[in-house]
Amino acid sequence: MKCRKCSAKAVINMRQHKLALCKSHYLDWIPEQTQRFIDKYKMFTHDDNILVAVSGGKDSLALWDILVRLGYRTAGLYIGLGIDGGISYSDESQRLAKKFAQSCNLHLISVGFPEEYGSTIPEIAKLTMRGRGKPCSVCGMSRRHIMNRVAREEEFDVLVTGHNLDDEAAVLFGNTINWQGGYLLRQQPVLEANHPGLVKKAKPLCRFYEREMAAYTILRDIEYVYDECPYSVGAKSIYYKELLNKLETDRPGAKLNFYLSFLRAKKEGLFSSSTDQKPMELNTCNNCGQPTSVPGECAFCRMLVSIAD
Ligand code: Q46
Ligand code: ZN
Ligand code: ZN
Repeated sequence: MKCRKCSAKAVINMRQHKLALCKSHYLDWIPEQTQRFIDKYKMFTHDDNILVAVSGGKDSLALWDILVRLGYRTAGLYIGLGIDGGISYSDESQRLAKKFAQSCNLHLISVGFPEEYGSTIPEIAKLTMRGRGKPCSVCGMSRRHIMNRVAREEEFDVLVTGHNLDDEAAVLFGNTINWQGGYLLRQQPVLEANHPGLVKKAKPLCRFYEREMAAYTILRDIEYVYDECPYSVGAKSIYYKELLNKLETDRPGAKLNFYLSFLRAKKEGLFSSSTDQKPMELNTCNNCGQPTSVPGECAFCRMLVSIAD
């Protein structure tokens, strides 16, 4: 297969776009498209300070690399969760995030859960759930809290994450089959800072397939943590991704169409006449000043109190 732009050997064929590209044109195409999405969804400008949440995985490192190539002012945020895998999953993730930052001379802020809060995420989860279930809900809530806290404290204008189309389509699928109206309302490429203490959030890679990000990272020679978090085994999101991949195999572009049609339907007022699907009212946590859905203290502060008891 040949590159559509120069007839050199293509390294990737994107069936949904009917577009095959060589290495050089692909590595130009990805940042061009990212810039288009940043502008289209009004994510941020070159005047903004951008905090990139980096996990050491391919998507977040690719995102950081792309934003640097596009000339944005960025710093990275790595959150150490204290999760063990074959070799320690967290140690390896941190090593690769640090390696990338050093090789590009970028500033990486590291927050270690065990160092800052005295326990790893699995330990905290055990205490709060009395040993039942996976630590994922504690992990997700804690990461969101810390990302917002650091972005506020360090006065960043926007926090960006490396969610790709496969992630977004899987979340959308899960929320749709359960008709989770509140979550569907909030799922979008940009979340504005619509409450004091809340930082604007954006997902610049939300229209790229996971395989496109993997190809970009490999072609850019970026070393990333290949293993998934050990707790992701059996996750519903992975099952949804597999289902959507089957659909995509038969109907190239189905995943992208699913996500983009959802965004379009929302823009055209899918939820606007619904009286019981108003965006969630937020309160301010009495302890940390971060937004919380319930009055009083936020879930993160309540969790810290419960494990200290
Ligand atoms: S939530 Fe769960 Fe992930 Fe946290 S514990 Fe691992 S799998 S990292 S996206
Ligand atoms: Zn080419
Ligand atoms: Zn709080």
